[in-house]
Amino acid sequence: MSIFVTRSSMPDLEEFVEEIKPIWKSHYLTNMGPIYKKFQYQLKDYLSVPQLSLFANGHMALELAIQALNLSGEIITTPYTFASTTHAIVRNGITPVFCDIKPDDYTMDPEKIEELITDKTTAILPVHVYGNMCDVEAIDRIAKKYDLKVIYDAAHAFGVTYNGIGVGNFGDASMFSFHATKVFNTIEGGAVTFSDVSFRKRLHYLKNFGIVTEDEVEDVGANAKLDEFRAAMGICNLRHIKQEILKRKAVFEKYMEYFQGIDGLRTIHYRAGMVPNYSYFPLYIEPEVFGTERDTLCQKLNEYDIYARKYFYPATNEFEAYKGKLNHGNTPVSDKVSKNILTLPMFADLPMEAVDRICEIVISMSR
Ligand code: T4K
Repeated sequence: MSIFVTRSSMPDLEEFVEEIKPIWKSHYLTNMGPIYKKFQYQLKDYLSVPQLSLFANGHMALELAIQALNLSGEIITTPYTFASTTHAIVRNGITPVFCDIKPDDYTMDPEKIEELITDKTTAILPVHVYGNMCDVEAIDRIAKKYDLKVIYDAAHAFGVTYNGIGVGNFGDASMFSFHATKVFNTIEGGAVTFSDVSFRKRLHYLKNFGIVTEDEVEDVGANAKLDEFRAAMGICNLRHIKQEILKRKAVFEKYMEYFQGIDGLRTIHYRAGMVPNYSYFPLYIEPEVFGTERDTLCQKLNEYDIYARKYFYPATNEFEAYKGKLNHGNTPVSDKVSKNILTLPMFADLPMEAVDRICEIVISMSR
């Protein structure tokens, strides 16, 4: 059987059917209905955040959060991310300015931020990549010093805590993705968390065309509402999330047992004080030490019907779409990491025998 980088977690069919049954009575399918409201309430509680707004997907959540914060000019961000992060900035008519990442955890390097600030900079948009926490204290200090907003792309960081605080409490806003491939999914879906109550209304209108009342349209909004079926999926998956994360942890620990001490392989280092969600298992391959290049290793796994992924290659400042339009920036660490990283299969129901097989194949490729 093929093994992919991930496999969506799903509740029992009966559990989901039970959750969507009321829809056949109400005929209320979307537009912030009762299941949406129930889910939003439960999620706010689970993530321990003061405010939360649901969206049809993580990307629109981020795009509209940028709009809601009235950002303009330039935003300092990381190129070491999924297309969505950079696209969300560009689609708002704002220029992304690429900041390099740290070589040990691949999050934005705070020491490189200040030199990129200009009189056009309005915000910093870092990514808690692979669910690892950015240096939130340093980023906060810089933001305060230069009066900049901070939006975290927390697409990978569902349920992560840092010193007991939910990840969605840092910065002015954080975006979460509930895509099918994430630790927690609503099939497609996303959310923005924040603390400023005034932000709430704006986000609420923006996801529904900017409509305030039947007679009033205040904003140029989009359609980014989470429907009742996806909210029901969220309610079901939230019931099992603790167990799901524990199962991922067991997979993570098994990988670590195999790879620690293997020359030329580097595993992820979570920040001290955080409780991770084990969303991805990135393996950094130093070809000159390990003896095999990332692409060769990936190909070898494919031969065994195992499909690891090169998240994130190419880095977004290498995208064809941006050639000649955006400044690449000075990002040697991101350039290098994106060429040497492989994210191995990681999901709650990945059998331990499969992990054994993956590790044995990887190790067989060392010099
Ligand atoms: N910011 C960051 C940092 C992100 O990583 C993402 C999304 C976003 C923002 C935007 O959030 P969303 O708007 O997506 O909510 C996948 C996901 O589509 C994307 O959500 C995710 N990041 C990105 C890292 O990965 P692909 O194109 O690599 O997915 P795909 O279709 O190749 O799927 C990978 C594997 O997952 C498949 O081989 C099998 C498994 N799978 C896939 C699907 C679609 C399932 O088991 N079930 C499924 O339904 O982008």
